[in-house]
Amino acid sequence: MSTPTMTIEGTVASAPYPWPYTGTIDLARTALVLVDWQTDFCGAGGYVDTMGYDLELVRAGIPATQRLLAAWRERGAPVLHTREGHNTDLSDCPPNKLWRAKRIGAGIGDAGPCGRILVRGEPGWEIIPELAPLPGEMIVDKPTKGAFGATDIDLQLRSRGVHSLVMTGITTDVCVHTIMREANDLGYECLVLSDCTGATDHANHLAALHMVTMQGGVFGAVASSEDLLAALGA
Ligand code: C5J
Repeated sequence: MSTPTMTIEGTVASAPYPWPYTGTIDLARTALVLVDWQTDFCGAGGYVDTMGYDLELVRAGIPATQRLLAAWRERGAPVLHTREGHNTDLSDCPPNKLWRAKRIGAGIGDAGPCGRILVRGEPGWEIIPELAPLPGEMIVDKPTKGAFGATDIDLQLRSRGVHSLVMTGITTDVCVHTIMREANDLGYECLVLSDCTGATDHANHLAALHMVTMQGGVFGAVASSEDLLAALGA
């Protein structure tokens, strides 16, 4: 079996520009980011389900993300998982976030079919088995939609020399977008994958992807996982 190439002189067929801007994909320095693939966001009885949204929309990206994750792991390229959740005493949950969630019947910290909603350590907070982290992969716990504000993620990525991020996860318009915007502002070269993401509203998913393509790639670029795998020769 041949060893997969880690440095590819070439780009992904992406919009609005061929990604990455350098013309070279350096997999050792490109992290695959798996945003909040938790039961609370895509499993029966979790937070999103309790709010009454369509789980099919948020689960749509699971198979493509599994394929991509396997390719990343095969190459030993960096993988980063994020989890949204709060301390058991909710001391890291702002009162307005608590109030809003309770108002639509999915109170953070309230008991549900998957344990206390969005609380660390509860079954609903766990990453789904299909995309569960392996030992050695980065995991960042965040009480926020973004991931750079209240965590050491930037330090973890820069310590490994990571300069580019491939974004998968849920939800496209909330946590994926917030993290991509933060990372872009910090100088990371970001690619979001249309078939490895999903939102609670399909129009919002499409709009979130479209936003990325404005202004010449205001937050980075958009591609499908097939186009990325083709660029990797996978
Ligand atoms: C939300 C997330 N939608 N992971 N969180 O509240 O996007």
